[in-house]
Amino acid sequence: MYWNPEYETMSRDELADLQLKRLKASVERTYNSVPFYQKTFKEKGVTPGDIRSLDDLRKLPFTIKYDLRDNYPFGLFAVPQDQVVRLHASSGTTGKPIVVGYTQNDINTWSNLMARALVMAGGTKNDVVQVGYGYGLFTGGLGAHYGVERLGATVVPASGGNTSRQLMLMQDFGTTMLACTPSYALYLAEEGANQGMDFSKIPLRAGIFGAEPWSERMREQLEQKLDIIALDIYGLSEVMGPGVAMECQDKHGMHIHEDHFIAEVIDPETEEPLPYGQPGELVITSLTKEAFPVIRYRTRDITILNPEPCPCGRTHVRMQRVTGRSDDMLIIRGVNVFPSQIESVLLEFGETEPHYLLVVDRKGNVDDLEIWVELSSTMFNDKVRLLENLERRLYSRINSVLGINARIKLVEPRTIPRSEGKAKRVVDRREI
Ligand code: DLL
Repeated sequence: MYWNPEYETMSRDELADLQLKRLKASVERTYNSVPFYQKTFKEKGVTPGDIRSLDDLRKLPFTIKYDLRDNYPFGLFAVPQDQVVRLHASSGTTGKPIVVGYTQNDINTWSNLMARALVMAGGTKNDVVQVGYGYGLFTGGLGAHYGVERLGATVVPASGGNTSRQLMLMQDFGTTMLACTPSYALYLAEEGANQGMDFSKIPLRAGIFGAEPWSERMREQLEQKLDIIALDIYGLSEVMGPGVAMECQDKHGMHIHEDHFIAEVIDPETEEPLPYGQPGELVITSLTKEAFPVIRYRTRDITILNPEPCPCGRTHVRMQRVTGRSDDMLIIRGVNVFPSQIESVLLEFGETEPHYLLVVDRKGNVDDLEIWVELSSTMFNDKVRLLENLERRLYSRINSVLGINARIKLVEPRTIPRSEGKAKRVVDRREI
């Protein structure tokens, strides 16, 4: 029932000793090999030698997404390229993605942590795990894939999409565990039901759902419609990918793998660390990563840490469901989208004004994005044919830059409300 019992159930004191030892080594190595960290440490007037206790972590500077963007693509790597065996990438705040790298040891650690996550959900060698997260630069597919192989279970690398085929594989291969986004799982459940599938008659028994926010209400629906136990998994590319934290079958928050990561929660405004139990922004420091270590990385995800002992016997702190973000990132059909990315596309087109509104909804369990774009007054008088053409061009540009399908709605000049303070760019009508 544990994958790494010695680490998953170690006493808090032993864990603190291990964390301090690993923290010192990681900070030292990161500082010595990445000029960016030498610069930020100097600005804060600290050196690796200042880390004498775990509390000293708070002396170190934060790292943010902009730092990753500014050092695009490989500037924050801590090993020479000949030791990097894999790259992944995810959306940045502008047109360029953020890039992360892994050594062979990093891939081994990640595979182990994903195997640990599968075991938390009751996984064994006998399972058939269908991975419905996208394969590619996104960390979801390959991250889960390697974990299933490490566990010794059978992986079905279905990747995302192609719903009828997913349902067919699930029935024919006897899938016992499903790993995909919770919204896609709900879509699969409803499509299956439409096709007359009875999920209580197939071996499927557990779901490992993450990469986007979801709710207890969605858990109830998924468990009932798919006849499974549905568990939450958290992670982000910058820190590794899926499997930074995983919910156990007690279903009260996700254990953060504290033998590999230190978690803090801070007030996003004052940047002060908050005590356990208070909501704030999750900040993560990696302890064992080689190619792409992170020091006090601000995830922007809002959560609460709970150190109470867990009935499952694991001693690692639990994070509650992510309830929101302290920036404006949206997750649309599993793709991270920043309004600023859409804004820069609109600015490439002279025919529109930089006034826009993103209207997000969930239709039949699938996210729907409509972009309202204000026409310039000269364009407004143009022929329908020209406007349709503009709509098409905007659609394909947004599709190629962001990798999402969005409906474009051109609106008359001066119809999008102007604001006197912060512009309101997003209307999110999703109820999850
Ligand atoms: O979404 C990694 C992942 C893949 C996690 C598969 C779980 C399963 P990114 O694309 O870099 O990486 O997006 C990371 O997604 O900062 C959160 O805002 C959000 N997110 C991830 N997991 C959850 C979750 C992957 N369980 C960003 N609940 C994070 C809520 C989540 N939000």
